[in-house]
Amino acid sequence: MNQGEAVFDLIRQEEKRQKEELALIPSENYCSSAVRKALGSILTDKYSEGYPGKRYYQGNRIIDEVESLAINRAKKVFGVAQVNIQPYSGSPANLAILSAVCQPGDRVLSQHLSMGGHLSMGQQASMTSRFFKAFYYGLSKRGQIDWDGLESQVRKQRPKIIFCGGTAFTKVFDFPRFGRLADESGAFFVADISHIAGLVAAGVHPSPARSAHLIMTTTHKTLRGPRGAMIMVTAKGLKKDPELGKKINQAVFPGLQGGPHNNNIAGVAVALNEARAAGFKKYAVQIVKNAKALATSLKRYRFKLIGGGTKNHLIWIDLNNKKIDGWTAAWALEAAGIIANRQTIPFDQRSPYYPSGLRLGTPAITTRGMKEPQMRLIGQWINEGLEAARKMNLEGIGSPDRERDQKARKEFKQAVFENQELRRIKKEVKSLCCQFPLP
Ligand code: DSN
Repeated sequence: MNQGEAVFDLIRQEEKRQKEELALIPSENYCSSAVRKALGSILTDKYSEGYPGKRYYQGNRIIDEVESLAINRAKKVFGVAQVNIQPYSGSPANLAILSAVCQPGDRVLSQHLSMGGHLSMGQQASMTSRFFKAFYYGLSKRGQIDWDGLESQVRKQRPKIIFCGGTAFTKVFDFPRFGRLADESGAFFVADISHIAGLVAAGVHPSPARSAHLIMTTTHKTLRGPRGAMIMVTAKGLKKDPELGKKINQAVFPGLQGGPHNNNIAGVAVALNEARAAGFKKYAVQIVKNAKALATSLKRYRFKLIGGGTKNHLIWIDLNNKKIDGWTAAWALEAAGIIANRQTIPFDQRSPYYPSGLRLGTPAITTRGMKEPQMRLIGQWINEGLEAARKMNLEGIGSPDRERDQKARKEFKQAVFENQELRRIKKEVKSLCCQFPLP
């Protein structure tokens, strides 16, 4: 093949894969063709360190307008006082927040990684834990925030920041309670709404704008924009510290980043406009309806759901009663054309790489137009797929003898794509997907 074509050939292959498979990863979505047009635009070529009206390079008259448009739209959608739209993604945005609010060594409190928290909020494997002293709270067995644990950590550690949010949570966040706790202890309350931003924008999940001092969100999950993130400063945040907006801006640039990705910012501006349109609310309502329908379907097949079900876009499965681990289940589902992701569960006895759970979400399949009848079918396929996997040779998987475990996993991964039952499901998945085109 012509080397110049190699990348485009791979893009075509990935497009085909996306068309024919079910994307059930809760943090994934399909942005609109208008967003993709902005992303692929000539704006990518411009350097513009600084902020609108105060740049370090010439030629930014139009870029200033693009960035201001994105900021103003974000302010309206989320009801906040100030917005920094430049963070490259969620992890650098959380680092910017930490460096704006804290000094090295300051204490912060966040949801533990193994209980659905996110690396970037001080978890041990993250660089953030080298500079800040992180403490954690967890979830109860029912999937709710462990408020007793959280409150006792706040009293004991007096953290500078209380974070809420992460990668797995199936309930409605009680933002006012987080806010009160922060107020009582003098902490900043930072709400990371990356997963639920689209639901918040549509009014399907309560907004943290009146409770939090800072809100961080990525832009590519339920919000359905391009990859990126924004940091929002609320009126409450400015009341606590009138310099907070300035500190955030300085932390992003020049503190951590160089030139903003202007094509991304333009894509975010387009997505924010789409989020204000009437159809977006319908979309967000359907995400939750679909997640509930999928949860109901799974429960019919005796899947154990953390929290007993879902109140948002995300379903969190404890696979222990199914006698299969998250790694094995996720590969079996991939062979069936169902893309899910493995996930630790609260009080997991297994490791994060080979955890006991699976995480599913409905944002992407809802964008394709799928509704409750399709959710029932997907639940059935997931059950059939895992039944088929359990009938395969799983001996050695999970063995304490690492060599034996790795050999068994390697053999499983080779065999799983040849399994006839999984191939049958994959064919049916493809035929369903063809009826629901990508945007
Ligand atoms: N990778 C994202 C998620 O799946 O939740 C968070 O960074």
